[in-house]
This record gives sequence, structure tokens and C-alpha cells, in this order.
Amino acid sequence: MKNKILEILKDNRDEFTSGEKISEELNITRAGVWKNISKLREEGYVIDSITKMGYKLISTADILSKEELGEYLSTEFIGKNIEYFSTINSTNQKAKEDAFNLEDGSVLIAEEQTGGRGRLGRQWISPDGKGIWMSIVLKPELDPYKVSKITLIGVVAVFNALKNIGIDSQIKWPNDILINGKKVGGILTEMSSELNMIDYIIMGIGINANLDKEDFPQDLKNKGTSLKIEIKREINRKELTAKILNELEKLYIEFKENGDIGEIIPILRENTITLGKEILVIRGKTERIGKAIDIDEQGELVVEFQSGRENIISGQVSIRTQNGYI
Ligand code: BT5
Repeated sequence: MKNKILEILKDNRDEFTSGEKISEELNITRAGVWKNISKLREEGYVIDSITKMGYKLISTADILSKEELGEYLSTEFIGKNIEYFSTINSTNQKAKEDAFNLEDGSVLIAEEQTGGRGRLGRQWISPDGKGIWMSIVLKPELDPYKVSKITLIGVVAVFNALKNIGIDSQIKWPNDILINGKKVGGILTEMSSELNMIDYIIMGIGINANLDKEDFPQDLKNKGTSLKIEIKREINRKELTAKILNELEKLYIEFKENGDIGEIIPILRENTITLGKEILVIRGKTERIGKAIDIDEQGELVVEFQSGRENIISGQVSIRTQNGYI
């Protein structure tokens, strides 16, 4: 009901709409209208009310609900189903729990995560109302072995969306987005599959949009940052979220056809700061030093080790440079 009232107010933004009109249109009592207006105000919507004239929407809330994202989204299926949470442990976790009942392209999004996760059991800090913490459920009919590439699609979707709003970023292969050498976002791809069939993929995307310096714990202050800190202005999270989903759908449709990511390889090659660097390739307990020399047509990182060249598939390893995070 609350959302229907919001819709009416949005459709009539230039004028006051009387409580009577709303109550008639939606077949609820005037008290019911008032109760829902109060709920909207609690969420952050600024709604003017004048006796005898009714209600007028002054400004919308800075929240990533379906209603707010809708006006920026231009997708066919990604985000057609959006599940919004003001707080949750982890959107990836929830998406995994519900995956079999969620349609292809469903998006779970939260204002805050209390147990946000990175790769290999790491933590992802996700403070309230400041970032973009979302998971997209994908169900392509592809061989499971092709799936590791999908992380790169996520990274490029974020990179393109940032560019689209005028922000230059860098990619750290395979799943990080950096600005000025510090991490502003990361992708966590998880999958459930049979031998030759994917049940579902959960692509978790975390973007530090409007975090302030004090939101980062001490050990992250030197390697993590936010868009707001770097470009010194508040980011419109709704716009950026929708642009990421718009970009993701474009790239994903190509990928879904045949599992090919040829189109994004030039973007990766040009913007991956890992290339040309001495890196530490960490796989479980083994660490090897090599030089990252290229990204091949499959999106694999080509590394020159002392023992010769090897291709590294995303998902297998962590990469560090000799002198710090990038
Ligand atoms: C990632 O892991 O970069 C994947 C992050 C995915 C987060 C999204 S949010 C929505 C969805 N739901 C979830 O629960 N997760 C996904 P990884 O490459 O393993 O990086 C994790 C490491 O980055 C940590 O060990 C910290 O050192 C650092 N870190 C943690 N929180 C951070 C933050 N907000 N910004 C920058 N660095 C962070």
C-alpha cells in the first residue's frame, strides 16, 4: 500500500493530492493513508502536508528500493525482481538460500550487511546506507567451467558504469575495482552446479560509494577507499546501482549466448593495473613470484614464472604485488 501511495505522489509531484483522493483510489481509510505517509517519512521521503490540500512529495529517500531504482533501470530482466532489505547478514548468503526460487536476473540489495563476505571466507565491511551491497542471481545454460569468466563481466560492468558517471577506475584482476590504487569495490561470484549444468550463479557486488574515512577499520585505511573520498562529492547510489545493472545485462546477454567474453578483453587489457607488474600468486599455502604479462582471449591472466608461462584462471588464486596491495 505504501508503495502505491508513493506512486501516486510521484505521478503528481507538482501538486498536492488530497487524502480523500488517495483513499478513494486505493480503497483505504484516510487514517490508513496517514499511517502509510508516516512510514514513507520514516524511510526518508520528505512529504509536505497541508490541511484541506493533502500531500506533496518534496524529495525521495536515498534508498535502493525497487521503487527508487525503477526510474533509472533500463534492463529487460536483470532487476525485474528486486528484493530490498534495510539490513541483512549478507545478500550473497540470502541469495544462495533462496536461489532455487528466484528467477534469472533477480537482485537482492541491502542498505547494510552485518556479515558481508569477500572471497575465501574474508569479511566485507558494509555500513548502513553508504554503499551498494547487492547480489544478482543468474541462471545461464552454460558449462560450469566457463563460469569463472563471469567475475570479469561483473568487474567490467562496474568499470563501465563508473566511467559513465565520469569516474575513472582501474581493474585489479580478477575481481577488484580500484581508484588511486585503493580498493573501492569487489566482486564475489559463487556457483552451484551439477557436472555439466549450472544450477545458479550468485554475483555479489560491493561498491564503497559514500563511505567516510572513519567507516574503514584501521587495517583497511591504507588499502580501502570510497568514491566519495576520492572524487570529493556525494554519489547518487540509485543512479550508479542502476547503471551497473544496465551494463551487466548488456555484457551478460553476450556471454550467455556462448560463454564468450571476447568483447570485454580490450577493456580488461587496457585498464588492468596488474599487467606488467611483478606479482605474488597465492594458491592455498603456495606463493610464487611471476610477472603478469597479458590477459588472454578467455580472460585468463598470463604470468611469466621462472619455470615458464602459465595461464591463471580467476577464482583459483589471490594476487599481490611485491610492494603492497595493487
Ligand atoms: C571481494 O573479496 O572483494 C568481494 C567483495 C564482495 C562484496 C559483496 S557486497 C554484496 C555481496 N554480499 C556479500 O556478502 N558479499 C558481496 P576479496 O577480494 O576477498 O576482498 C576482501 C578483502 O577486502 C578483505 O579481506 C579486506 O581486506 C578488504 N575489505 C573488506 N571490506 C572492504 C571494503 N568495504 N572496501 C574495501 N576493502 C574491503
